[in-house]
Amino acid sequence: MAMQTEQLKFVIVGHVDHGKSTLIGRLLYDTDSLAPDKIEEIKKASRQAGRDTEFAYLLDHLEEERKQGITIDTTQVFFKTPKRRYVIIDAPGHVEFVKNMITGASQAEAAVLIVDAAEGVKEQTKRHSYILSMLGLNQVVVVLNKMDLVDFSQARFETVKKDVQQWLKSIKIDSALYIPISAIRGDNVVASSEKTRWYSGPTFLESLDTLQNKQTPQDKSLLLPIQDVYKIAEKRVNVGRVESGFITADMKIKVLPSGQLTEINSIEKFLEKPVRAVAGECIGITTKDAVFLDRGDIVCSPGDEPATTDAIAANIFWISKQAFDRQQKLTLRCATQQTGCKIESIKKRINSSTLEVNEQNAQMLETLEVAEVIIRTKKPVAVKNFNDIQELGRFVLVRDENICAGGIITSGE
Ligand SMILES: Nc1nc2c(ncn2[C@@H]2O[C@H](COP(=O)(O)OP(=O)(O)OP(=O)(O)O)[C@@H](O)[C@H]2O)c(=O)[nH]1
Ligand SMILES: [Mg+2]
Repeated sequence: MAMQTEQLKFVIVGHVDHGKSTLIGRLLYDTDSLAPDKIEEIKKASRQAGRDTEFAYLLDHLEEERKQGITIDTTQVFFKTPKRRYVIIDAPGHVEFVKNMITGASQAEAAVLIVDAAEGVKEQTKRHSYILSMLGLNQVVVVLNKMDLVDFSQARFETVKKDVQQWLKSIKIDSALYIPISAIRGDNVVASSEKTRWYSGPTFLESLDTLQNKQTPQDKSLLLPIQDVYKIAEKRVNVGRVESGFITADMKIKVLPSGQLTEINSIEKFLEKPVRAVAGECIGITTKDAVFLDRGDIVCSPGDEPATTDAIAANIFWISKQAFDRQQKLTLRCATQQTGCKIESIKKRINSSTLEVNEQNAQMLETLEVAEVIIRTKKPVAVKNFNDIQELGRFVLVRDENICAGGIITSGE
C-alpha cells in the first residue's frame, strides 16, 4: 500500500452547542476510526449521565467539559481517508474560550464552520468566522447541523444558508460548500441521507477531500528567521525555518535588521550538507564572514528584502480579559523577532461579532474588540503585509508573559 504522506490540518468552529464535538465524534464512529473499548467507554459515560450516546464525549475529555456539556480547551484528533491523513482541531464555542479557539485556528490550513439550522447565525458564528478571516483561513466548509430539529426542511436550510453566506461575504470569505447534516444521527456526515433528497452535494466526509493544502511560498523571496544559534567546534550554526523562497549554499545574503551582508558558507541539516533548502525546511547555516547572527534576525536576499520599520499598521484582536491600558508595557512577537512596543494610536474600535465601529480615534480597547492601530516598536522589525507572507505578517502582543492580542500587518496595502 502506498504511504500516505499528505496531511491536512483543519479546525472546526462555531457557536456554543451547535455540535462541533458531536460532528467529529460521529465522523470517527462512522468511519470505524475508533477502538471498540473507546466506543464502550463513551456509551458507559453517556448512560451514567442519563443521556443517549454523546459523541461529544469522545472529544470532551475533561471532567468539567463532560459535566457542563461544553468544550473548554482545543483537542486534536487524527483521522484518515484513502486520500490523506487529517488532524482535526476541535475548538470551544463558548465566548469565554475565544482565546483557545484562536490558538486552535492559528494552526489550521482550513476550517469547518458549523451552524445549528434551528438556531441560525449566532454571536460566536460571526466572531469565529471573523477570526478565521483575520488568520487568512478562507477555505471554509459550512455545515448546517441539527437538520433533524427542522424536519430536514429545504426551505429552512436555504434561509440559514443565505444568512451565513451574507455574513461570510462581508468578511471576504467565499465558501462554496454548504452541507445539511445531523451530527447526532449521522445524516450526510459519512453516508448520504434519505431525508435530504433535495440535496445533491457532497457529504461532510467527501467535502474534506476537496480542501487544498496550504502552499508554502517557494516562489517568493527568501525569508529565514533565525531561531537559535549553536556553537559547534568554533563554528556558529544559525538555525531556523525557511518561511519563504529558497536558499543555496553559495548565496549572498543580507541580515536584518542590521543590514549586514555576507555569503552562505554551508547549509546544515541532520547528517547532511544540502546545497539548497526550500520554504518549509528547518536548517542551519554558517556564513563566510564572522557575522554574529542572533535569535530574531531575519536572513533574506539583498535587493529583495522586507521593510524594516518601527511603525506598523495592523488589525489587532484584543483577547485579554483585561481592557487595554496605555500605561502597561507590551511586547511584540513576530516570527522569531521580539521587541518592546506601544500602541501609538487606535484609529477604530470594532465589535467583532457585528463589525460595528464602536469608536474612532479611541484611547482604550475592551476584551474581544478588534481595532485598527499603529504600533511603535522599540527596535526596528522586519515585517511583511499579511496577504503577502503570513509568517512575517502576523504577530502577538504579550503583557506579563500572557498573550493579550493577536494581529495582522496591513501596512503597504
Ligand atoms: N438534535 C440534535 N442535537 C445535536 C446534534 N448535534 C449535536 N447535538 C446536541 O447538541 C449538544 C451540543 O453538542 P456539542 O457537540 O457538545 O456542541 P459543541 O459545538 O461541541 O459545543 P461547545 O464545544 O461547548 O461549543 C449536545 O447535547 C448534542 O447531543 C444534531 O445533529 N441534532
Ligand atoms: Mg465541543
